[in-house]
Amino acid sequence: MSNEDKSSNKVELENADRRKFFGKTALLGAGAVAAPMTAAMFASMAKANASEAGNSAFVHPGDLDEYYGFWSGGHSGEVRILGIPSMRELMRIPVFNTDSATGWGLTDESKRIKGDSAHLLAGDSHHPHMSMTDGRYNGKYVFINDKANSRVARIRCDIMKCDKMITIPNVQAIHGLRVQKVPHTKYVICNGEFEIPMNNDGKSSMRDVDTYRSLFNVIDAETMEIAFQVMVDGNLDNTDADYDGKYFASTCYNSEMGMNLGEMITAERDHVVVFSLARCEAAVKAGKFKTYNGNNVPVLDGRKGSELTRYIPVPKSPHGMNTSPNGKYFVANGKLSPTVSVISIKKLDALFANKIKPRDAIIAEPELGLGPLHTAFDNKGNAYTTLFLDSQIAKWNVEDAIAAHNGKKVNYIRQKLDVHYQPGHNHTSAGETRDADGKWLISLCKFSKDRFLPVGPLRPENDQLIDISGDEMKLVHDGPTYAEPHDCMIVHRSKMKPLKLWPRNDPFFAETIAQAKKDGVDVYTQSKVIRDGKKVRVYMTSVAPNFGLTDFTVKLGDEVTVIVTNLDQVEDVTHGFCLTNHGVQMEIGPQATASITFTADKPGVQWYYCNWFCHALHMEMRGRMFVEA
Ligand code: CUK
Ligand code: CUA
Repeated sequence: MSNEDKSSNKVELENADRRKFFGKTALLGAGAVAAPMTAAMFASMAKANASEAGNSAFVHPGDLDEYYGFWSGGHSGEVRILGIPSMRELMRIPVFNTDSATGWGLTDESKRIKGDSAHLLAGDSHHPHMSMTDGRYNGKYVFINDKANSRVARIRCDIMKCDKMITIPNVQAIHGLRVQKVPHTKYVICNGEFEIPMNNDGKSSMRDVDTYRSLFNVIDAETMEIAFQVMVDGNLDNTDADYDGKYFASTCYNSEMGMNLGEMITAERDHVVVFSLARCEAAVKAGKFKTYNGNNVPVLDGRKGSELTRYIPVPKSPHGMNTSPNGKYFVANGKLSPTVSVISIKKLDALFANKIKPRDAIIAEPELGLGPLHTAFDNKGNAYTTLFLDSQIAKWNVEDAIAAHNGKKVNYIRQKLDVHYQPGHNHTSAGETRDADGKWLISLCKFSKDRFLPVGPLRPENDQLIDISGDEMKLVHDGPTYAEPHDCMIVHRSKMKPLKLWPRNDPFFAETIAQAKKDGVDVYTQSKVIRDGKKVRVYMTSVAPNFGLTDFTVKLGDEVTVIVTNLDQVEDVTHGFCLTNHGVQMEIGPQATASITFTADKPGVQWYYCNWFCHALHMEMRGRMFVEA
């Protein structure tokens, strides 16, 4: 028996065991199970196989995962990091939400980063995607959209914190988001989903649907400012980029411009919009744009007939848009059609030169099952499409689908695997890059139903890990998740270089340190109270288990800013600053400076304490704020 055979055997036993437990009849690979296994037998077998298997999902205590997975937290507004294949949750990165552990949304630093939307406490994150160089992850940034408040944020992967956030003007609901893959991520691309009047000032044309538009948005990845927007016909849903640095493509599900469900699904065909990057950049340079709503963001006209875009009709309300890692195809997922549409990227030059018709760019339209939403790829020419209504993943071969489209009698479907239940996105290891390695597939299921202990009316989602290294997909892990991962991306750990300590004077808190310098305070050596009218700035160092100040004094009604610098040089020694009864708390990582501002509106003694367990004398790490009435 080869290692791979043993691994497969283990997985089949695990599947069979679980299905039996839940009394399911649909037994995949039942022939492999001779007799019921006891838990102890299974555990010892799983362990033995895990140590020998080539692609085992079992990560022993103390062992490290091979991949980082970045998960969107959906309407929790955050981003999460999971280890793959263990599926252990390693970290949460608050982005559009507010977080009392780290003080995200409460600290001065996070409010500055959130900028014009600092007052918003909620968000809906969907699509986390990492910056790339030559079509490969470069470990630098992860970008994420906020559908709820039309924002895009960036996470710095050295510190794993959000360091930039912008609100996109002229649009509502930023949905699909990806990055330019080649030659590098100069641009982040994202779709404005909900169509609105171009000048949305409430004065005119609010009810005249003909004036509604949806925009494609191109953001400079370094400055996080909008480079330009492109007006389209219909609305936009998901998007992706090619591997040549030439084209972006977006799905449109409401070409009708309907304002209610019935109106939105009347047309048999909607479309994919393809954008020519070179033509768009040239148009911006030539000044061929307009501006709206009193801002100066260039808006290009990419509606039907424009030289900037091409519209490729595809069946009914397409959803996901995925580029194959060999750079040959854009795949639009049919949603209301049981098909996906394969667009030849090579043919787009001819399409833009008007040498072929839009539908000529479609070179396959395989029928896969009900409700295809998103497609992922391995490195062997196979694609994996989620079937929302069928609760399955369809594995199909792209070249065979093309052959079938050309009239050849071939079966392009390789396998259908039950998932639990109703999958949305799926994602393969490095599958949106040239490094696609065909090892793991995540199915992000919208319902978990009977898969976990019941926890009240609200249930977790279920992110399932599937081994795709062999000929057959094997389900190996159920991963309950909190509302609601839409998408994830999987990057090999060799690409990542997270820091262990904060760099002194890091840009994340540079403004805070600049203020300290103006106040004549060296945050790395001094603890000091500076009064500036009704404003009081309290600088203190922290070294476990001491704050630099065991007390400080302010007057009732003062606006107090507490600035704490963690001087500990020891990895993993984070301190906190929490002021009782004031809603004030924050994280201060080793060598970091963090600040938080509040009003001293309660007289008398107010204790503050360290709320990250940092030392045997952590409980004693506290001090008093005296508030004089
Ligand atoms: S969307 Cu949620 S399942 Cu926002 Cu990418 Cu498709
Ligand atoms: Cu410092 Cu607990």
